[in-house]
Amino acid sequence: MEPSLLSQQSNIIEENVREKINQQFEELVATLPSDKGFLVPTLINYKGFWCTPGSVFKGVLLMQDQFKARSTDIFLCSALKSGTTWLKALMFATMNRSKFQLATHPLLTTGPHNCMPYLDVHIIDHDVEALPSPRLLSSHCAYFLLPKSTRESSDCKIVYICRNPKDMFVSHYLFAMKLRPPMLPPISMEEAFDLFCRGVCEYGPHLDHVLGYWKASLESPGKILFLKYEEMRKDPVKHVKHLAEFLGKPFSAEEEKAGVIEEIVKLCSFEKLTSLEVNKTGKLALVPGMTIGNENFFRKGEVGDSKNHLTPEMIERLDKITEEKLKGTGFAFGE
Ligand code: PAP
Repeated sequence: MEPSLLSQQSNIIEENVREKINQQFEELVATLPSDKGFLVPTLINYKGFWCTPGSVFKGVLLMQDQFKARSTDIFLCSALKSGTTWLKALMFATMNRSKFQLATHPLLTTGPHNCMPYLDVHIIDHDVEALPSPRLLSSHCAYFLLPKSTRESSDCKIVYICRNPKDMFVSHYLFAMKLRPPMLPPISMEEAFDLFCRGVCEYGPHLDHVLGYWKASLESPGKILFLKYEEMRKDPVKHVKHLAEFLGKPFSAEEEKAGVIEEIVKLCSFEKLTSLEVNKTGKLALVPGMTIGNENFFRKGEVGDSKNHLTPEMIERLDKITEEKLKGTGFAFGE
């Protein structure tokens, strides 16, 4: 197994709390509305958002009950398949740039997901309290499902990345098809697309997820930085510079002159990360007994690839749903 920079397994959550959450979990799973998932057979709808009814949902409950934000916390939030892996690498490299040399950088031997806890599930078996400040944490949760202390702390920061729904859907579906257990009945792209158009997908409805963070970023621009995958692909250097300023770690004039931003962008590029052995053969341990090969987090990394997978009718349908939903919000996806 590759080196993981995540904290060690721990019993920090007391047994009585675990029991309380387990009981809440069992009761809710049995009563919440459900529908089909792409990756797992069933999703449940918790307060309007779709969730896998296993570790993720248990982790979300635990996170809301137990997680205490620190003023120095930095959250990377995103819907699925919206650029999380890339942004994890960029944020980790930016925040830790004075600690590491490029030639021996941890990202050369550690997958981006193993550099930043995925709080939604890692809260179950990792000691997030033991992480030194500033903590870098990630979550796929809808804004209003983030821990209250994270939302209410005026100091802790959130960086959100979104991606246009067509590319996000295709990336999500193809990812799910690689990882969907073979004993489950197959789910066609048409069926998955229909579910997606109805808002049913892991951590969906996707448009509500995006708009939740968009609205929160308008209300608290100093707390939430809202990024678009497509815009970042066009000019990553400009965005990493802005990201560092937002995180309170601006690049100095000397660093800029020395090309440090360009170096970080290169280190985290799709081409560089996919060339590394760790991202070909390494694994991410999600929960005990469940790992995902790092290679699954990389496919093409292109903007607009959905047109190679969706029919014109599918594109028209999703464009129409998106247009309707965004009307009057002032928000538009990147192209
Ligand atoms: P996750 O939700 O499982 O963490 P996430 O990283 O958000 O996935 O999204 C994966 C997408 O980002 C993939 O897109 P694709 O299927 O359209 O190709 C993946 O290829 C892309 N991606 C991963 N790393 C990078 C990178 N360094 N630069 C640009 N895109 C990337």
